Amino acid sequence: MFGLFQKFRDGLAKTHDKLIGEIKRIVTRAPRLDAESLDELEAALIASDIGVETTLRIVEEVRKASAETREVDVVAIAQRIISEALASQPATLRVAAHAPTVVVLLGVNGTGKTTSTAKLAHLLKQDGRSVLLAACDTFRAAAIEQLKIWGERTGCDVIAGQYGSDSAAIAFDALDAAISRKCDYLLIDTAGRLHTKKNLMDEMAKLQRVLRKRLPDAPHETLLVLDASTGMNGLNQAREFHQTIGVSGLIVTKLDGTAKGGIVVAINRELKIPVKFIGVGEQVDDLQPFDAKAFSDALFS
Ligand SMILES: Nc1nc2c(ncn2[C@@H]2O[C@H](COP(=O)(O)OP(=O)(O)O)[C@@H](O)[C@H]2O)c(=O)[nH]1
Ligand SMILES: [Mg+2]
Repeated sequence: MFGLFQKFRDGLAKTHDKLIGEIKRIVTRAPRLDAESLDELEAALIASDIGVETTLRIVEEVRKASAETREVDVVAIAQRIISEALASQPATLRVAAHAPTVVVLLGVNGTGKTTSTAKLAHLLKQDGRSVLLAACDTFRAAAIEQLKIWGERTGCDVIAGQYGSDSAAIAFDALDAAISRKCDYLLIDTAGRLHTKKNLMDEMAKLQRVLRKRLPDAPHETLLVLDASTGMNGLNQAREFHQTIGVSGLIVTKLDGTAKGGIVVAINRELKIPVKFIGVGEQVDDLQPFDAKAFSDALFS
């Protein structure tokens, strides 16, 4: 358990260092927070991408506290508000009433869909579940091979077709196979880049329709994979995907490489989509179930 938290913390180190560094700088200079310091605090929080709503709440609480006491614990206030903001949404993976649980991973190119599919398979396998993978990125060169390599490493079979073939048809076949093999989970990796954005949205919508023909309550999870380092751009992507196809949860990747980890808070608050997993590295065990308390502790402790 300690090891898990350590990884969580290491993955968020950049965001933590920047945020804490800024707060310390402001508080050390003027322990009695004046209007100017509060403005600076607001700017520092905005820069960490936690979003306007949460930033304003923190600044307001700090303002109130500093009217009452001389030395305000800004970090503790920020930690509490962020933890509360994140805890309002369930982070666990939804499970189908009857197996298989079907999970679609989608998102734009390069965000970490294929890697996250493999990491999620690894997590589920460690939990003793049987997992089948579907290689539905038939668009990008080497995408199928990439997933097959991950399939071998994680001990999961991969259902694949030809490049350029209809991804929805592969998803349908894979679902068929998952049902007949009585797999616990079917994880579907999809393409990020198509000729146009509309094309991508249409393809995702078709994939969902086709799955529902075979299993009416599928997919049980539609997880949008977002690269944390894209910051507010990621928020816009999430909004667009959510409006067009509906997203049940998020996987936020590459938190290890960015100081923009606050984006997790902004997306969660503004779109009300729960973050279910975070990616904190390139290895197969670098996917962590999201935990609001551990996340805010890692940011501020
Ligand atoms: N540092 C880091 N790299 C990641 C993470 N997730 C994915 N990557 C890397 O991002 C690159 C793109 O990943 P890929 O899964 O192929 O993206 P896709 O195009 O969405 O399928 C690869 O080099 C991955 O190793 C993460 O959490 N941390
Ligand atoms: Mg991919």
